[in-house]
Amino acid sequence: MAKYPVPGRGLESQNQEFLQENCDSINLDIRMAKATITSLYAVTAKHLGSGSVCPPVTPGVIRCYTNKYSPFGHRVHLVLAAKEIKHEYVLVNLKFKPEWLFEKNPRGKVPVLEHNGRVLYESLVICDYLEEAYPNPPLYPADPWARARERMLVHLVAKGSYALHKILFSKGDEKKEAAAIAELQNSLDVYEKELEQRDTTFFGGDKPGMLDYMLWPFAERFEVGHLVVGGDGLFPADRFPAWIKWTEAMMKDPAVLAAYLPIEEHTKFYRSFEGNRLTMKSAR
Ligand SMILES: N[C@@H](CCC(=O)N[C@@H](CS)C(=O)NCC(=O)O)C(=O)O
Repeated sequence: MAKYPVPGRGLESQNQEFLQENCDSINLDIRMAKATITSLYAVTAKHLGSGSVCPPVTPGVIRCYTNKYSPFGHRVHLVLAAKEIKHEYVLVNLKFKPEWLFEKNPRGKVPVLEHNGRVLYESLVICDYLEEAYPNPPLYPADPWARARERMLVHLVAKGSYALHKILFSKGDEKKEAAAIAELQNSLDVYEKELEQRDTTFFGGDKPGMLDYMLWPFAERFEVGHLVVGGDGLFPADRFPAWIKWTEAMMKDPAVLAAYLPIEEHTKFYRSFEGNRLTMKSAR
């Protein structure tokens, strides 16, 4: 795959080219994507690491410190895109972290949101702030109980995420892989049931809402697990019909397209871990 982005070239047009070149096999509506693409790498095209200087803030513009491969940063990207909020990114190297990251988040993690000289960390907290500061379109139901339930359901995805890593790092140990597959599937049962009961295209109704966007970064990455396991071994159609339909519908959402990272990129990231023998039983 060609290096992306190419320094010195317009980032927005590169994002569009990247989507066109890499995502046509998944039936994307590129025209929809073009309408809302926000610059993925508006400030730094490379991940800033130890010894770097934090780029000066653009006054009045929301800034998100993130990492290209961060699912939690991806959440923020989705909400910024869904609400069409003007923003910029600073990409952060998480292996050799810049010293200034700890001034913004004492835990040294991303995402961090900077707005008018103030900082917030924790993806759901950031996204809830964006929801309150930019209420349109609303991403939560109006009813307080229903809102709380959405947040409760957001937290359950962590189990699936751990299970995905176990699948990817089981290094050919079939017993370990089978246990991890069961773990991931069990963690998704709750969402399958929710979708079935709601009987709507998205958790948020006829449009994605906060729960949809908080889950999506993990769903996008589950696709790597799906290819590693092969066939429909990870998502059997008779057990996850609603989840499968949901992922297909999400892939047409403009915010999802704007923040989309092709599976090759996710795979490259997982393969970068030492000792990981990641082989795909299925091709795309
Ligand atoms: N609960 C946090 C999790 C953030 C998180 O774990 N971020 C990862 C990247 S996906 C990170 O910064 N890892 C670096 C580290 O743990 O040192 C959130 O929702 O924002």
